[in-house]
Amino acid sequence: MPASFPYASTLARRLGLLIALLLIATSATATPAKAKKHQKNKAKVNHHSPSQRHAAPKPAPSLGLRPELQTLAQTLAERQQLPLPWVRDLLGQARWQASVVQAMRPAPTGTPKNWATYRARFVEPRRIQAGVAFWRAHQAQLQAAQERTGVPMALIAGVLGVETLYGQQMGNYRVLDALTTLALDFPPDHPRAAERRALFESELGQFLRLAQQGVLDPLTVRGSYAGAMGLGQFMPSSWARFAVDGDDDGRIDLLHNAADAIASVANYFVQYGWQPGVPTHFAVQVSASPADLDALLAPDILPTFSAQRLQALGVALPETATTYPGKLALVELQNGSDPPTFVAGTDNFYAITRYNWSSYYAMAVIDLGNAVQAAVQLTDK
Ligand SMILES: [Ca+2]
Repeated sequence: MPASFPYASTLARRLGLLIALLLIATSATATPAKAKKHQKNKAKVNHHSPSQRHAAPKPAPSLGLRPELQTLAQTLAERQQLPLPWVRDLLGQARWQASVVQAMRPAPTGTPKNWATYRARFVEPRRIQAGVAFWRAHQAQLQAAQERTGVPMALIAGVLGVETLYGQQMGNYRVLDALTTLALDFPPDHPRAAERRALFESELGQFLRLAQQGVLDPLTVRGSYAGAMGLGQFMPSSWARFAVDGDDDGRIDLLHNAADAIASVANYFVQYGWQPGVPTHFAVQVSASPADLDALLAPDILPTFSAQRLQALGVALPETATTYPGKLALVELQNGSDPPTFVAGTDNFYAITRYNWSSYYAMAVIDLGNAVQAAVQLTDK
């Protein structure tokens, strides 16, 4: 858990106010803190909590005095058709989080990607073991989701493992604080700052709407620095669009209810075009010319090429893939200074990247889920 929030004492509250005033005075010229490697993966948020990064955590300042907050409250109340005084009151209780802003800064350029290292972070004994325990505890719900949607149990288990270590690391930031901070102060030096700030403003609106519907308690819900919540780390907009009631108890609770989380992850993939029975990818060997390789990698993860076309351009497919009827994407996973790993991704691979826009993420989810399933089957024998 992170540093306790500054409600504990009047002294802390006064300190917060003081810092808020100081911040208002200096915000125009504030310089970023020391460059810290951008955490691309949501699951790592938990290693990033203020309590771990600073020896003596300072109370987060209140945002209540910022004039922009009033404008923001008005915008969101109108857009989501919420009572303005209620929105104002809630946003007034948000606390500014420096580490949330910091975490959004772009990664330093030139950092080589390394699939082997990335994979090893997630496909490792502790996470597999936690996955086996989760699988055993929720096998019926995983099975039911697979039967209803065609999304494999292993894939759902892989997502929940990579996202939150099966609910053990769901994030330490109050979602209200994270989203309000980013809606006001998304780092302006980010290449897509305006677009991203607008996105977090929209997510904050959706979060308030969920709160108003009584789905969650806006003052206590915690999540990642980006405002992702629960076992599957759903953003508020995803909660609103894709969350389903997995155990038919009339409520959707992605924070505490594994059945709801499992069914909602499966539904997410269904909504992004999951095709039952279709594999996610094929391992391939590439001996394409540099020019052909450029052409093959240009569409990135979007399935574009037929199996025949890939073969013609120097991509060796396994036997099972040569008759694959759909389109494929050639996906390159870099391994630092070692040769890259290549896979041919299907539409289902693409669907996984809608959960988190990264082929590294998609492969880690697939590999972890398969490792968990294999471990379950091994111990079943
Ligand atoms: Ca439920």
